Order: sequence, then structure tokens, then C-alpha cells
Amino acid sequence: MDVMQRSNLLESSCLFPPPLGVKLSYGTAGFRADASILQSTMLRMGILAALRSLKTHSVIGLMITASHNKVSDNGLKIADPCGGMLSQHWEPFSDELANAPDPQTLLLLIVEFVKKENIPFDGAFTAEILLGRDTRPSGESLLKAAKQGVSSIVGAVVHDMGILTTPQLHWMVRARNKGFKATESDYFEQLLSSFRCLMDLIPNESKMDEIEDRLIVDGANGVGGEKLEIIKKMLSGLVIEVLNTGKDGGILNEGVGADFVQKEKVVPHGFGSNHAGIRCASLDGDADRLVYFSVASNSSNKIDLVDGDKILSLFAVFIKEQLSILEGDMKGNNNYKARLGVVQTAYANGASTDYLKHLGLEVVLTPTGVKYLHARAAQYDIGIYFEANGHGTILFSEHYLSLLEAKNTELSSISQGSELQKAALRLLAVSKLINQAVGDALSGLLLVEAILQHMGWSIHRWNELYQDLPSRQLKVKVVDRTTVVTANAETVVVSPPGLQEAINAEIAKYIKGRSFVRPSGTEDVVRVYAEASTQEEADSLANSVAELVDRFLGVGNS
Ligand code: G16
Repeated sequence: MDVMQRSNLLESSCLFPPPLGVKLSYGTAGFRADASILQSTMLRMGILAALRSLKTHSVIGLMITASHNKVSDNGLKIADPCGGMLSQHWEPFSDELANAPDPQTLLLLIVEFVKKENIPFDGAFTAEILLGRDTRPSGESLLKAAKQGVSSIVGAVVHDMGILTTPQLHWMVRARNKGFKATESDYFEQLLSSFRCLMDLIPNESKMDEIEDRLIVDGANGVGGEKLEIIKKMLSGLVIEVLNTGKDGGILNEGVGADFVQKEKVVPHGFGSNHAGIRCASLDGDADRLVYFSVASNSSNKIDLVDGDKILSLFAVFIKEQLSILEGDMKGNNNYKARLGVVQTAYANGASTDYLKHLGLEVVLTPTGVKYLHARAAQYDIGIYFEANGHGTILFSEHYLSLLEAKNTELSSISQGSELQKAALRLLAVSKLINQAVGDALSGLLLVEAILQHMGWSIHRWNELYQDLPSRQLKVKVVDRTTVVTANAETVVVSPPGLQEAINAEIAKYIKGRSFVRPSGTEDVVRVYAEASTQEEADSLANSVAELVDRFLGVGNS
């Protein structure tokens, strides 16, 4: 690293000093905090992204968003060359950079890391970063800091892609690194053409209820609603109405959005008894999460929630159906059996895990965070991962996709239009529709819609796949959430000592009781999850466990 490069870095970092007395941490999906303290983090992650680009000889993405958090927060997610989250191997470096107290320390850290990682500064490759942001008002100024950070690496190029959903940016990074076109219209085109393909392959006998031709979507007053407004105009075979688009003065994620709907299990703002019986969906603030719901027909504000676990189950049933058509016919040398696996977290409703196992599927648990689920799902030919909060996707291995392509080519000449070929074509279309980089509410929504039409299922029929065990989630404010340390995919607390034993004693009081606690990686709280055989018992178990957390760690205001 030459003198000019070093002085560039020093100059830039002097422009954005870090906030005093704050420890910033990479967290579950990148940095997240009150937007007012994030300028220095944006600059420093701009530098990190450019270094990552040099190291990997690939395009890297920086998305300025705080997703489901309140509108005054902001944050960023970093997209690695494959479009997934930043390699976990670089997370400690990102923490060190974000917390370096002054420009000299920052420079020293960078110089040491460049040496350790052998990052080339020989000018042979130009660092290239795609920048996106959600609709938060703070996004624009944070974007400037991020741009400054990227530009402090000599020669680095930054492309401002404008306001996007998080999954759009991840998709673009992946597409660019695979040598494909990667504009927003390319993204829309891929979604729409693969959706059309699935719709064209719907069996004639499938028929939806009359009432089901309409889908109403809660856009969380964020970017997802905006983008869906564009997509819906290009769709045929599906009527979408978007509420909470943010244009009518509604506030991002306030009483709206997938996080609110899934956690509170009540109707989002703008929805009411006039929507009873209609299929509804909710996106989160950056449109990487999707849940469905239907409004109860009585005038209460209750909903029937169809969460990420049920979306996963719907996808699993459909994929399994296509595989059994294909594999039922594959004989001799062609008899390749796809390795299909399902990945969930401890938040998965116990009834969903039982259902999936009952389908004969391999189910594994990882800690919360798509970075863990994605990595695990990538180990299968087809890996379906979903968090109960609606964040998930379906991954297809390159190996399996090439087998499918070959099968399709073979069938085109010997049995064009056969059920067998249709099954292969459906799986190929799913692999193009569903985002291969990260969970994507827009592509997930189109896939759900295509599958419901394929099955001829209403939302109520879908919801009946299994009956959720009653559950409750709570947040507890504590002095220092990092003192909670967990193990076994976050199902066991190992510190502070005695907390797990106390939780176990509470669980033992309930039939089908299950509960766990974990520190959030996106909000300054400890999360509590409980399920039991009735809603009253799930609430009571969650409350007792929240009190325990408060007693062991709290500030007395759970
Ligand atoms: C992010 C992650 C998700 C995670 C969620 C909540 O979602 O991408 O994997 O489930 O945070 O994490 P925590 O419980 O640690 O706060 P999003 O949609 O907010 O980016």
C-alpha cells in the first residue's frame, strides 16, 4: 500500500469521526443502530467493501438499510461475490474497523489486515461496489459517507443503484459476478418470465376459489411496496393491491410490515374486517421477509398468520411433488435422487418441524441469521431455508441444475410436453424465480402465488397443512445483552450461569412447553420465545421466562 493510498485513507477517515462511547457490532445481518451515529461506520464499511472486492476480484454490494427496525435506525448489509452475506471470516475485521477510535489506528488495522489477507494493491483489478439504499430519510447522507469510503481506495469504482430492496441488490451482485446483466429491469424480467413459465405449467384441473383472485399486500410503508407497484402492472393471472405504500403518510414499519404482523399477530394498519377472507401478505422494511395472513371474519383485529414455516412447508410440498414425478420415472443410470433438505431455526414452530419430518424431509436447525441458514442449505441439491419471521429462499446446487437442464434437453426430443418434462421445467423455473442470493419477499410472493394456483389451494387450505402450536415472542431490555451466551443453535443458555436451569424449571410446568432466550443481533434487547399447548400457557411461559431474564440481567422494565 503506497503513500498516496495511506494518505487517502487518513484524509477520508478524518471527515467522519466515530461516535464517542459507543461500541458498534456487526450483529445478525450487519451493523444497525440509530442513524445519527452511523456516518463513520458507513465510511469504514465502504473501505471494507472495496478491500473485499480487491481480495475476491469480484463486485461487492453495500445495502444501506435497517430492515424491520424503526425508521430512525439505519444500518448496512454487505453482499459477498455470490450475493450472500459477507463471509463470516471478515466479521471480526469489520467490528475492529467500525470501532477504531482514530484515523491512525484505523490505518494501522487496514495495513495489517491487507498484509494478513494478502490483498493485492497492484492495480491489476479495479475494486467495484454496487450501492443501494431503502427508503429511510437518513439513507441519502449515509450513502455519501459510504461512497467516500469506497473512493478512499485508489481507483475503486462505485455504482449508486438508487433505492432498492435488499434482495434486489444481492441479486445484482450475484448476477454481475456471474457475468449476467444486472439492472433492475433485468431483475424484474427474470421474476416475471419464470413466474409466467410456472403459471403456464399449471395443470388444467387446478382451480382457485372465486374469492381468491385477489391478493392484498401490506408494503410496510417501505421500498417493497414501491417495487411491487411496478411488478403488478406487468403481471397477468394475478391481481395485486398494495396498501401501506408509504405514499399516504404512513411510517415505515410502524404498526405495519412482516415483523409487526408475525410478532403481534394482529392486522396491520390499513387492513380491517372488509378484508376478511381475502389472501393478504406483508413485506418487511427492505422486502427480504414475507408472511401471509387472513383477517378474522369477526370484527376483532386478530389474524390467522401464515408464517415463514408455512411458506417453507408449501415450497417443500411442491418441490417434493415435482421430484417424485421426476424420480419416479428415472430408471437405470438416470436414477439420481436429489438431496432435498430443510433448514430452520429454534423459532420454527414445533408443529412445522414435526410436519416436515413427517413428509420424510431432513430438517436441520441453525442459529438465527440467514448467513447460517443459507450456508447450511447450500449443502443440499435443493436446500429450502426459512426463518419463522418470513426470511428464506430455496437454493439449487449448480450440479443439480445441470442435471435438470440435461434432463429437460433429453425430454425435449423424446417426450416433449410430458408430465416428466413439466416437472423438470417447473423446478428450473423455481430456481430462476426464487432469489439464489438471499431471502426475497417479492420473488417469494410470486412463487407462493404460483404454487397456490398450481395446487388450487386457498390460503385457508394452505394454513391447514398443520396447526401451529400457540407461541409468544417477547423482548426484554437488559443492561448488556451480550452477557447472554447460547449454544446448540441458540436453544440453551450457557451464560449467565443458572439461567438455563431456571428456564427449564418453568418449561417443566407446561404441556408441550418449549422456550429459549437469545440476544438480538439487530435490536438492543434479549428475545424470548415460548410455545405451549394453549395460547394462555404460551403467554404465561413467555412472561415467566422474560421475568427470569429480567431478574438475571435486566433493568426492571421487561
Ligand atoms: C435480520 C436477519 C434475520 C434475523 C432478523 C432478526 O433480518 O437477516 O436472519 O432473523 O434480523 O434477528 P435478531 O433476532 O438477531 O434481531 P432483517 O429482516 O431485520 O434484516
